[in-house]
Amino acid sequence: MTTAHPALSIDRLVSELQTLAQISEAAPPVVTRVVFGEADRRARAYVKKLCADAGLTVTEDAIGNTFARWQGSDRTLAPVGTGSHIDAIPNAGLYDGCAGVLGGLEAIRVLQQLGFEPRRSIELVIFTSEEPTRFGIGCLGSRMMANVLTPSQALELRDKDGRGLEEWRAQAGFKGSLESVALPSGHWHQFVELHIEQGPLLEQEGVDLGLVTHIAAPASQKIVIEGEGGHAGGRLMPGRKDALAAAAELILALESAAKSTGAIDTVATVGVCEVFPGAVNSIPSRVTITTDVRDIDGTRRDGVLKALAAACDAVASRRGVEITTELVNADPPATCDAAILNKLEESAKAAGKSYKKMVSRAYHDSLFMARIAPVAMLFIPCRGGVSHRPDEYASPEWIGSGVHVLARTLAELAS
Ligand code: HGY
Ligand code: MN
Ligand code: MN
Repeated sequence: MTTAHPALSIDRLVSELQTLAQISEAAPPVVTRVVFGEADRRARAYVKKLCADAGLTVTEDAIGNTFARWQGSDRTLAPVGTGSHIDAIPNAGLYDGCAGVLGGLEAIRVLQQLGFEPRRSIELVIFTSEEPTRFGIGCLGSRMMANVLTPSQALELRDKDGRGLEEWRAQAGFKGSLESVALPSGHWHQFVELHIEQGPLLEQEGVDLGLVTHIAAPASQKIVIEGEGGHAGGRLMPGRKDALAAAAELILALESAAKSTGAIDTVATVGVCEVFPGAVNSIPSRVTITTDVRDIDGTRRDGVLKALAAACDAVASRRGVEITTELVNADPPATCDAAILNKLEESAKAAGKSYKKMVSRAYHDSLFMARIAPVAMLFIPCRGGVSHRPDEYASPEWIGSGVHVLARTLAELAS
């Protein structure tokens, strides 16, 4: 039994993480759990049962954001929130998001075992669709909770087969008006999210915990390049309008724009590239790419978007292709709350854990909770900085340190 704190049962938590990981659309060790799918529904049921077993009151909103509340003595006070997501992109690992949900539950169980009685309720949240899998936009649940994505905008979302949110949420058993998802500002007194770092710094520097000061600003676009198809052999090179060759120029232009801001915090990639008709001996006539550009400085990030727009114009005229861009999202970065960071720092010191202040290059639901409440994030190391892969790994010691400090901090905030 490895315990970071006598009341903390890390072995139970690790086993719960491993059980949750088995609930996947893919064979272990691969975790794939796309929102509203059958595996997502079973995973939600599993975690909700663990919350109910811990005596928490579990409710869900109209799109499946799930709230497990430990009722505080003063019902007039806004709760303290913690939590993350359990949906997973294809070919993912078992800690991204889940360490914050099950780790948040374990933090609550530790406090219960120690006889702590919260004055403010403590509410564990499972956010719906943090990953941009089903509808191409990340943080669907937290965006709607923060009213950053309105009900009418949400109704326009479509998956690759043209199915919309209404159909998917109804199939998953969620009902109620979409208007009821938005939370009023002040719904949370404060919000703290535990998450794996998804980068290499903490492990490299041998530091137990990361206290996140800023959460990077993500922007994504869908770009369609329309060229001219034709026979790969019969069509000579002069005058070709090869949509994939044009896309390749844009992908390299995006990479070079991100590298040339002079800041290490600017990152960009093209994660999806769909080629039509997709036959080896047919010149690509239409290509759809999606870009992902981030920076903790919104202006610098928007500079990369501008450079890409200029590249689109240049490639379109030089190659005679048509390029259309659709902005999926361009969110401002979030600054974490100093008061919560102080509590995290005090808790880390009291727990004898080393820590460092750092930025989050991944986005998280806290990016949108920051629109309606003071937030902070607590990172634990992940091996080799690997994430969004089946070999993603956080040791029981790392997880235990995170849960221990989260528990202390939640107790402070809820007192
Ligand atoms: O893409 C992200 O930053 C997050 O893991 N969804
Ligand atoms: Mn992720
Ligand atoms: Mn995540």
